[in-house]
Amino acid sequence: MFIDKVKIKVKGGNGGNGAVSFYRAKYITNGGPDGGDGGRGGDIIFIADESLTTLMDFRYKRTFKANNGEDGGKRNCSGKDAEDVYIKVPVGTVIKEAASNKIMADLTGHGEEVVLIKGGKGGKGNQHFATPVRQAPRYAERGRTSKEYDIILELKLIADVGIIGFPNVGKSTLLSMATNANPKIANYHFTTLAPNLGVVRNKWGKDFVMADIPGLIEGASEGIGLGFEFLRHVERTKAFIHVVDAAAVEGNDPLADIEKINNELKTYNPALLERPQVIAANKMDIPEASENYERIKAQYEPMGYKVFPISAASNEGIGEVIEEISKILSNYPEDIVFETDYEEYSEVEIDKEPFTISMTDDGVYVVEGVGVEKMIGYTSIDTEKGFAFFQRYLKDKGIIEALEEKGIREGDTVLIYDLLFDYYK
Ligand SMILES: Nc1nc2c(ncn2[C@@H]2O[C@H](COP(=O)(O)OP(=O)(O)OP(=O)(O)O)[C@@H](O)[C@H]2O)c(=O)[nH]1
Ligand SMILES: [Mg+2]
Repeated sequence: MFIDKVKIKVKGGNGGNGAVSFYRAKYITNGGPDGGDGGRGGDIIFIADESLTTLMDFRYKRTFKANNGEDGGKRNCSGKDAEDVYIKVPVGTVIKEAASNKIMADLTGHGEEVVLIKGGKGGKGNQHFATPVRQAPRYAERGRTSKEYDIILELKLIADVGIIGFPNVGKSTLLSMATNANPKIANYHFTTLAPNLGVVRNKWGKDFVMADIPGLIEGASEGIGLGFEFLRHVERTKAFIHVVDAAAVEGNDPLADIEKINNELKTYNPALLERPQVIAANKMDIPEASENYERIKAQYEPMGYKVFPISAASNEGIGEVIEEISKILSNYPEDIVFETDYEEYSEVEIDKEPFTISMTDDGVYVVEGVGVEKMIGYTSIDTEKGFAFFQRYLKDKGIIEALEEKGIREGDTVLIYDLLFDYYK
């Protein structure tokens, strides 16, 4: 089954917490801090793999989570880093954030990788926070939180040329003659149910990849039939071969057919119509085709389209089409890659300096932490301005919030190192 669009959930691992611990041994009573650091949380990494051709595997597994880093331990023991999670996707997969629909990444080459979510950093253990004044810090950093996203994976095939046209006009026949591909060919509509790729061994220039885009009918761009789903695969193609049944085997007017298909392209994405397009008037082995071929030429050549008479089934005229396409492609050497328009998917910054709040027997709230300690040293709390600055610091660092969580009320006393004050909002 060909699946080219899925929605999944991905979550990076959080960092492990730093530990609070003190060296303990016989005969040593006041050992120094030896709390180890937390380990790093696992990344979520996408990697393009040419052995995959569809997003089918994601039908069964829709959530990918990296593990959290281990917490730090005693005796300077660092917590283990978590392993990264690698997710394989087919070459040509575009990753979008579901909520904003912004492109997070586009993986266009085999082996290409992107770290979509970074794991959270581990927190530092209390051994890092000892200062000459505070030799026994009772605080350690918490690990940083990683991120979680709902994302959409969309496969947009990597093909240089798209073969478009109504059902049953001979698209797959052309692909089978011009390339190594071996698609099913039959005299009914929607014989081809998923895009096929083939490589053209090009004697006029570089080899290139051609895709047979099935299912295009009138109204495809509004979601009629499967065609709409497949239009995403022509978004990277640099040129089109528009196959039309010049023999009008089914009684349609070939001129109207061309216009209808081009309208679908335009409705889906107007830029598609700007791309070079050659018309292959097919089934020229049938006598009725000649007249229509002349009509197509008369109508479309003045508009700048080149029209080639071919008989895909008997392999006639195909060389001329390939030669022309080869010329066109030599002007477009670069692959079409979608620009990433999403930047903020690195880890969350909650770089809160660690602190602790404890309470003395007589109900004084004691705040300790390496940041507040420094703050006290640097700020002249005696001045009104200095005190306001200090208050803002307490608020920004989440200390006020933490005090309130502990149940502080207006008028209660707070001790921060040598600073003793009453709490008022
Ligand atoms: N007479 C004649 N018949 C052709 C030619 N090319 C294709 N056909 C026939 O047209 C029918 C449809 O061909 P396909 O290649 O399957 O057409 P398609 O455009 O891929 O069709 P879908 O996959 O249904 O969209 C088959 O019976 C082919 O044998 C041709 O040049 N001349
Ligand atoms: Mg087909």
